[in-house]
Parts: sequence; structure tokens; C-alpha cells
Amino acid sequence: MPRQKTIRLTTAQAILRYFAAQHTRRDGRERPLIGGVFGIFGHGNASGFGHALATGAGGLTYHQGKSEQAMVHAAIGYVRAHNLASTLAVTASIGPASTNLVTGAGTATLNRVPVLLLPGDVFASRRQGPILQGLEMAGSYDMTVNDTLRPVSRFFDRITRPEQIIHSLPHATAALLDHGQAGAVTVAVCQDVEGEAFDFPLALFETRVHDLERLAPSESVLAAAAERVRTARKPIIIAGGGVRYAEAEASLAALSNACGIPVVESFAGRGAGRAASLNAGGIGFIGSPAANELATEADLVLAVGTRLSDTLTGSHTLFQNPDVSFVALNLAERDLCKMGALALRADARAGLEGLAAALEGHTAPAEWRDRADRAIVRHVARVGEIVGTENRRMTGYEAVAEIKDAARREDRVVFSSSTAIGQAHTIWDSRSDAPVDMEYGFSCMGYEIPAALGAAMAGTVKGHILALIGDGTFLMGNTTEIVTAIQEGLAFTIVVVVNRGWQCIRGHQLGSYGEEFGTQFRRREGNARNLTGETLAIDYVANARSLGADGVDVHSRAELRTALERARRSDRPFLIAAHVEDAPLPIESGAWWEFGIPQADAPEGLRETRAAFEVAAAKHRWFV
Ligand SMILES: Cc1ncc(C[n+]2csc(CCOP(=O)(O)OP(=O)(O)O)c2C)c(N)n1
Ligand SMILES: [Mg+2]
Repeated sequence: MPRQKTIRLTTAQAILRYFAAQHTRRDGRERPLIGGVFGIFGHGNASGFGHALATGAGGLTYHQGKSEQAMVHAAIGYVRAHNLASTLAVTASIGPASTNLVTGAGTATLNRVPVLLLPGDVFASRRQGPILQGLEMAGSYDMTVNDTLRPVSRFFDRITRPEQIIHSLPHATAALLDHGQAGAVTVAVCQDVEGEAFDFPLALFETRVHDLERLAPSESVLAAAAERVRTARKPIIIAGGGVRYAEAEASLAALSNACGIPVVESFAGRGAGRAASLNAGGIGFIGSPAANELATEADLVLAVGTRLSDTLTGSHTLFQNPDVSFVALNLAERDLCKMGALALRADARAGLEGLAAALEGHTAPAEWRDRADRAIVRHVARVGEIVGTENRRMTGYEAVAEIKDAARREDRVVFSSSTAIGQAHTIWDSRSDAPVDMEYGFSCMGYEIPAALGAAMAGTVKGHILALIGDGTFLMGNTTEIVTAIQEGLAFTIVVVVNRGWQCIRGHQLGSYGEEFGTQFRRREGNARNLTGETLAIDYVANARSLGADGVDVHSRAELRTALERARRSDRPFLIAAHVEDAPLPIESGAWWEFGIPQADAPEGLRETRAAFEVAAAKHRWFV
């Protein structure tokens, strides 16, 4: 036997070289699995991964992040802009650098999107004794702070010897490619091992193209699912993020339009039904009343690529038809077994196309199609009426409506946790409005700007990218990726909705126990328990300017409109601070969502809230 050809590399060089050789191919389009490496260096990765990147291992480009959490969120923005076919790697030092990755890893894993995390780890040799930034665990010597990444990672491994990667990395790659169940893939590398050299088999670094195959549905389950649709009187389709990731929008529309089945969209699935004429909009507790009316009455729910989380199902109170049944079309076992669904395990596009073929010539009952059409027309008219009426002081929802009108079909608008995401979910019409990236799974404040940066880095968005954030989100940080954007020569618009507090949480408190506490950006008066004094004046534009961005304050819809046009032409990130009145969008979604209510008598009004809660909660159903 001739000896296997080997190449001597450090472990970090080998890891980067291996990942650089992995490619994906979907529908004939080939892309690198890893499009680049984000990093912040510290003693845990500066010499190992730093040296590997500096020596050009694998030819991967290094991007300098400003916070570890933001780097992961940027990678998520990037991979979502590639519909999961290409992602970024993120390297961090050890200790606080690693734990700073945890939140981003949670966002990735909850949303089932692949990102590669390469934190440094403790010394494998242990000859140093307790190390800088290494926590000494009381009951365990082999646990490090990187173990906090385990529950938020789809795959986790710790590399304590160079040759371990030869078997570990193909598993890590498989996890990155496992759409439907992907997430953060963490390969923690002991800091001494990063730099250790080994004679790796040369074949490890051969280019590999992984076909993102479209899993075909089983014939018998497909037939059973089609039969359920055929006999349904009131079918709907819930389009989740899986429809977008599978690039199945056209197949969804073909099925919906041919069979007259209304489509409703989850947050991650917003835009999936862009070509479906019976698109009733966002489903769930802050969704469109049209979508929720249809969901309430539906007798057959075809749930495609959705996790069916509580915000969507109204904590299992939304679907009220006594005969309702579910068909889940998904790749993830976890989703297939929910709601007592008939499990149609398949790629979203393959499944939808299979159903369309099996249902050829079938249309849903005319009364149901008319019912859906009327609900949609009514909702669109109501939205037009409400956002068409200008209030004296610009409200938050008017600002969202201006952004909706200004954004074009080739643009991308990024949202996460704030009042604005709910308002957008209610009023956005995917059939005519711009594509969005709504992160309301982990609902992580601080996702937006990094994700906008990641989307810009992906280069797949032909138009302009906008990130919509609250002032509370701005103050939480993760705005410093503006600096990275400037380094990389990328521009996008950031709109900060300035409503002087965490207003969606204030609304939550008012709904749960009737009073606001601790949510307003006010000074403390004396030793008052709550913050009730003067409202703080915060100059968000000056903040953005200090980082190198441009920006402007606006106080009216007309000013916002002009600013949005100006921002589009900017060669650098442009921040618009939109000063608004916090007014609830006067459209009731018609769906509920459970949150905890104190079982107490004070403050006054709590009993009533509790009673209203019991009424809403009584609609709860078990779906088994
Ligand atoms: C990282 C993180 N921390 C806390 C929360 C809980 N939370 C959800 S929305 C919100 C307030 C958002 O305030 P702001 O960004 O000003 O938006 P507004 O509701 O005022 O429109 C908070 C604290 C969260 N979703 N994410
Ligand atoms: Mg706010």
C-alpha cells in the first residue's frame, strides 16, 4: 500500500482549509458553504486562528466584528439572505468572548439556520494550572465556559488533539447542511491545539460539493394529505420560514392559486406567499385579522415549514373549528409531530409540487374562497384607511407604514423584537410590499443591524437594505457594527423608532396587570420606586455620526419620506431617528397569546385582567 499523501498544517489552518473546500449546490447553483470568517481576537484565538487567517488558509476572507453576539447575528442575516445555502464562520477568543456568542447561537438554533462557531478553548495540556478567562468549575474539571454553548448549538465538539478534526468536521458540515434542523455548529478548539501541527491526509481538503437535495414526500402520505385537502371545506396554508429557505414561493403560489387555498404567513415566512393571490397576511397574536379569521374557521391546516410556536397558534386558542386537522409539511421531526398532524416529511418545494400534482383540477369550495377574498379585501382597505389618515404627531405605526411604502420589491427590511415588528406583521402585504427578514423566533433585540450587515455582505439583495429598530434596541448596543459596515464599504438604512422607552413591554404590562413599571427612559424622582421623572434626551443621530454613519432626525411623515430617499443614496450607513408618539395600531388581530398574570389583588384592575385572561384561555384546545 502506498502511503497516504499528507500535508502538514496547524489545526486552525486545517479547519479553515477544510471548510473552505466545502460547497453547496441547489438547483444547479453552486456556492461556498462558508463565505468568510468573522472574528474578534483574544489570547484564545489570536495566534492559532489569527495565524491561520493571516497565512490565507483556504483563502477565506477575514471580517472584523465588533461584538461576538453581533457577529453571529450578522452570520444569520447572511445565511438567511442566501436561503441557508451559504453561511459565515465566527471565531472568538475564550471566556467572555465565548459566552458572548451564546445569545447569537440561540437565535441561530431556535431559527434553525446554520452558522459555524469557532471559539478558542482552554489549554488541552493543562500544564498552566488555572488560566486567564477560564472559570474553575466546582464539580468538574473538564467543563469550560464553552459548555454554555451546548444547549444552544445544533452540534458541539471540543477539539483536544489535532487529528480529531478529521472525523469531527464532516459531522459539523452535515449539521450545517441539515436544513430544517440546522443551527449553531460549534467547534471549540483548545488554544494550544489550534497551533499544533499535524500531517493531515491531503484528501481531507479536496473540494466537496454537497447537493442540497430536495427530499421527496412518500407517495402514500402525499396521497393521504391530498385527500384531506380535497375533502376539506375550509383549507388554509400556513407558510413558514421553511418555504423561503427551500425557495418554494412559486410552488406555494401555484398550489394556492390553482386550488383556491388561502395562505397565511408566519413571521419567518413573511413574503413566502408573495405570489399567492389569496394571501391573508401575517398569522398570530399580532397578525392580520384576515389571517386569524381564516385560521379560526379552518377545518384543514397545511402547515409548511413552520415551527407552530405559541405566537402563531395563539397559545393553542386560535384554531377553533371542532373538526380542524393538520398536515405538517416539514423536514424537521420536531415540527412534524406537532398539532397531531399528518406528517408529510419532505422538502417544502417537493411537497408543494407533489400536492399540486395530486390535486390537479381541484378547487376549494367557492364560499370559502369568497370568504377569504372578502376578509383580505376588508383588511387591506382598513389598513389603507388607518395609515392613510395622518395624525398630528407621527405615530409609530405611521412610521412603519412610511417604510412599507418607501421600500421596494428588490429591497429587504429587517425587524426583530419591538412594537414595529407587530405593526409590520399586521399591515405588511407580501403581494406588493418589500421582502422582509423578521426575527421573531428568539425575538432578540439587537439582531437587526448586524443582520442588515450580514445581508449586505451576502450580496444577494439587489436593492437597498433597511433595519428597523426601537430606541431600546439601540441602547442595548450592537449598533457598533456600523463601524464594520464602513470598513467593508457597505451601506444600509437604520430607522430608530424613538418612543422613549420599551413601549411594547409597557403595553404588555398594561394588558397583564394594568400598570406600567420600569419601562420608560425617565429619570428617577427622589426615591420613587418607578422611573417617573423627566424623559431623557438621547441623541441617536449623534451616536451614529460618532461611529462614521450619516443620519437625520425626523418628526413627521413627510420628513421621514424625504429622509428615506436620502438614506437610500448614502454611501455609508444612514440612521434616521424617527420621533414618534406611541399609539397602538387600531387594528385588532383577533388572536390571543398567553403570558403570566399575577394571582394577586393589587393593583386594582388585576382581577378584571385575570377574568379576561380566563375567558381567552378557555379557548385553549389540545391538538393530539
Ligand atoms: C435581548 C433581549 N432582551 C430583552 C427582550 C425583551 N423585550 C422585548 S421588546 C423589548 C423592548 C423593546 O424596546 P424598543 O426597542 O424601544 O421598542 P419599542 O417596544 O419601544 O417599540 C424588550 C425589553 C428581548 N426581546 N430581547
Ligand atoms: Mg422604544
